[in-house]
Amino acid sequence: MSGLLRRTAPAAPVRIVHLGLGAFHRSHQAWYTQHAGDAGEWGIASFTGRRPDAATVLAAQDGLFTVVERSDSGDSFEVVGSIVEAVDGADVARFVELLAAPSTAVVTLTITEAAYGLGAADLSVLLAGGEPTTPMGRLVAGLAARRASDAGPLAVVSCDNLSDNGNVARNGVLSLAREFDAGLAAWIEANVSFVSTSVDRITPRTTASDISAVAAACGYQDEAPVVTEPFHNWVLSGAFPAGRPRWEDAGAVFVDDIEPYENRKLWLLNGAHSILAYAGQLRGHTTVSEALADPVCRDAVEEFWDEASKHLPGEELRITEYRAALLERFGNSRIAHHLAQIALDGSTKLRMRAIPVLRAERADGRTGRAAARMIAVWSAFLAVQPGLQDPLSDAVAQASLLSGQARTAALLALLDAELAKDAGVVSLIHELGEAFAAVPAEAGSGTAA
Ligand code: CS2
Repeated sequence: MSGLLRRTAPAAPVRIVHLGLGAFHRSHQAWYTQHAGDAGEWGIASFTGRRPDAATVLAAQDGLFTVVERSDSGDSFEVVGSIVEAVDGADVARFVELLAAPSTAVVTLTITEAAYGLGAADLSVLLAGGEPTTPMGRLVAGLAARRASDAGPLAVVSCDNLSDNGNVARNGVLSLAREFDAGLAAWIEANVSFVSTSVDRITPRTTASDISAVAAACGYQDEAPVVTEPFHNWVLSGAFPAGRPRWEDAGAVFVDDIEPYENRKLWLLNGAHSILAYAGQLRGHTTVSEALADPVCRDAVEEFWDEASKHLPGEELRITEYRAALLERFGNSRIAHHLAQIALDGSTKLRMRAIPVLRAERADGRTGRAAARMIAVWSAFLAVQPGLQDPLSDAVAQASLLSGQARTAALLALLDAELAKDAGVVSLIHELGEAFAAVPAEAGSGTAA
């Protein structure tokens, strides 16, 4: 084994600043930027979230890392160099400095669905002139500096799995900015474009064996490779007032109306993931591909897809092909995508993944059984793992003190207060949870060994 990853050619100048340096950012936005025709003009300065670790490891190899594309038939390896600066998120001074630079044109975000609503915690910090700790707080501080230096407009691009994520980002930024400085809020409204995107590339956390596999296959030591599926998708909608890389060269699609694409991804892919995460773990499975091989889990997914598809009109969505591709992607057993990772932050995820389908079904006079089952298996899973990470963990704990339908109603209220008042929905979810728990585990042919 010889060799370290080191940059031999000059790095591109920083024109993109990213918040949330994790595996998905590297396999997706960094990969797309590398494959843009004008990649040489677009470097990314990427900041970590809560911990500095990813930045420390990446900075030691000049920001370079290997993308391992793992399909059923084998691996392919590529060194990605678009991240030209990897920075500890706590280095707010550097973040603010880059946002104040006219050369910075785009800010991308992968801060998790839950983080968009947490900015208020930073209001007092901002007012006191301190260093914010939340992504929204840091973004507002950066935009204030940009306004002060008269560096011009820019685009903020949300890459989290939220419907209408551009607007969610806008609301998160503006609600904090309005409290902090009304003049800044007005400047943001006039100068910052919030782009909505639908992002897709299944990217589990990197493991120690991934690191050894890269060393063995490539002959250099990469402490931060990222393993991902060959599939990748990026749909974007919105303006880039200071320019952007030619991401379309790498397959990104720019549309006027993003909602149908967002719904397709959030419901069919992410919704199925959440069903598999809870139902699968309840039945003893560990990964997505194992859970999918269990007919009980697979049927729950297919039934949900049938329901959701009724609300995904339009030939261009190619639902039949999309579903077939998902079965193949989920079945890729060489990607060990852990259900435990997908199960986190359930209340935020299910609001996006189950509720819209449940509501749409009921509006059409049907029960929304398959969407209701997603909530039922979440609730059943919380009964066995009450301490599961969730932004509403206190309220989940409160609900767990109750039992029977009262508990179901309290949990449903965390997703949708109005639906929780509907006794019919509550009892449907409750019964589906009990029915699911009653299916013997041996019925699953793919049960984990
Ligand atoms: C998953 C997503 O963890 C989760 O909630 O559903 O991370 C999913 O793997 C990605 O959205 C795929 O693009």
